[in-house]
Amino acid sequence: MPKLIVILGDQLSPALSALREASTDDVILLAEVKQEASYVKHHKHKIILLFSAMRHFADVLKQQQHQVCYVDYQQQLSSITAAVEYALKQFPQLDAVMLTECGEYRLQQEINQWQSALQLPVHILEDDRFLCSSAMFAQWADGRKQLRMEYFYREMRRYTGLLLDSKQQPVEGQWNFDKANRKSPPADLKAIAPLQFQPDDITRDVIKLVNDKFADHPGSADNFCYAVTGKQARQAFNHFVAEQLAHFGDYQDAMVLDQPFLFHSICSIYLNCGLLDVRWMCQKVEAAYKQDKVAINAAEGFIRQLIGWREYVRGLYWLLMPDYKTRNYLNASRPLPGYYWHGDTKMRCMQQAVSHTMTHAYSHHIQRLMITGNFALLAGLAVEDVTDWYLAVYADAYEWVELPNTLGMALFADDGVLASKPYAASGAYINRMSNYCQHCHYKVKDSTGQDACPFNVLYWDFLARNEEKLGNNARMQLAYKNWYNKPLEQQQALRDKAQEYLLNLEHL
Ligand code: DLZ
Ligand code: SF4
Repeated sequence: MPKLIVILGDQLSPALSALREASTDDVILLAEVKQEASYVKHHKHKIILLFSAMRHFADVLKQQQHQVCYVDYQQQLSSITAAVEYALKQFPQLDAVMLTECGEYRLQQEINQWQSALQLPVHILEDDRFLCSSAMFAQWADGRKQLRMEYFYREMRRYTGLLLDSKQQPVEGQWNFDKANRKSPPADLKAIAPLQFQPDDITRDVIKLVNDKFADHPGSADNFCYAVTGKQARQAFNHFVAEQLAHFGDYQDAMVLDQPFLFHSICSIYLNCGLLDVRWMCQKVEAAYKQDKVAINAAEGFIRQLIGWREYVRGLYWLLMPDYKTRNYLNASRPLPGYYWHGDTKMRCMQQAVSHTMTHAYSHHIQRLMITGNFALLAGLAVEDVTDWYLAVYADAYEWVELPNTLGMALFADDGVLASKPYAASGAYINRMSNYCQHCHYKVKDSTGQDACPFNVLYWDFLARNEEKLGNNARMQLAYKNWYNKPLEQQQALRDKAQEYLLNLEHL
């Protein structure tokens, strides 16, 4: 029974479950289509990355003697469904469709209609590139009052055996070295950049296409330098392990002016579209630790992101969709200010986070959580606008990973499913973790004066505004105590200043 095997743009893995079933009389479909390229206005780099990586991946499949049906964007097919119909017409001998389950609820719903619409058997296989299946996560979650990442993560350490000693206990006696990942950056801290790749002919063609068809999408196409093949992505990761990882441990949360990458691997960009394999990455990092090349806080800190956070947010997403996407616990509704798109703001921290994002389709996790995310939380920006923004502008963003991270972790819109308290922070946090405040128009030590740091002002107003919903949260007690301890006149001055800033949000 020859079949059509559909590979989506974020499934570019040679070991993909659907590809493991491929035989030479099957046809493999990859399709550049309008719906996937524009369901949000993806950053130009993200489209270049995926189209170029899809084209390179198709070439490798052809070299391996597979029959490939590649739909390029110029063919103007509207959706993956339209591309499947097109391929079945081109190859009438095919009498079944097979694919690996999709990463986004939206598209998976569409795929679920194929069997009845096409009148053909459609086989959907598990995506075992992830370590924890949806069923395994549901089993873990079943009956738990709270779904905390830390406990899930410990299970995953036991399940994978990573960084365990001979007695199945965590090496160096501790599961989590998070506290050793938060060093403030010294004044002379120099970044070690991730590996960059010059565009080849395929990528250059895609850059032309993107400049032509996606001119109104954010970002510029001209400085694209990401890996677009598995081989390049592995080179980039090996470079990270050899050169950057040792420093990444200490400075995971640090931010330095004009250093967009610091010691970050940026390999989520490659991992999330399938160019890297999570098991291989973890083994490399564990090996570097065992060979004494990196300390435990670096190795554990990195592995935690992959087998802890990443698997955990995916599990939550599939457990809680579609309801999860509608959550807005704090009734946040203010429109997104224009500087989320152009970065033109007097707030240096926001200017840095947004300009890195627009230039590279990347900013690191603390910029995403504690700058752009924190600001959106404090200012009460509309959840849907914020989540769409994150989905659009980051090259590693697919809804399974973006939505829990934004709606749950950054915006607390899920009422604490993901985080036990909002990640709300004033300018003091940003000042501790970066050198941005020294280069800012606003005064980080001021909360009510003319140029008071907006993060300070909005932080207190956020607490006051949401007292009913957050005042009883056990982990917010200290924050509220500090608020209640302020004299009434000071509380009023803060709230007045916040009103002024909120009314003038567009011009901060
Ligand atoms: C993000 C994206 C983009 C920009 N374009 C395509 C495309 O043209 N064809 C495709 O198969 N996939 C694309 N993707 C990735 C999909 O949106 C992704 O596979 C789903 O959202 C599921 O995670
Ligand atoms: Fe950001 Fe405030 Fe620091 Fe300026 S002073 S960089 S607005 S935290």
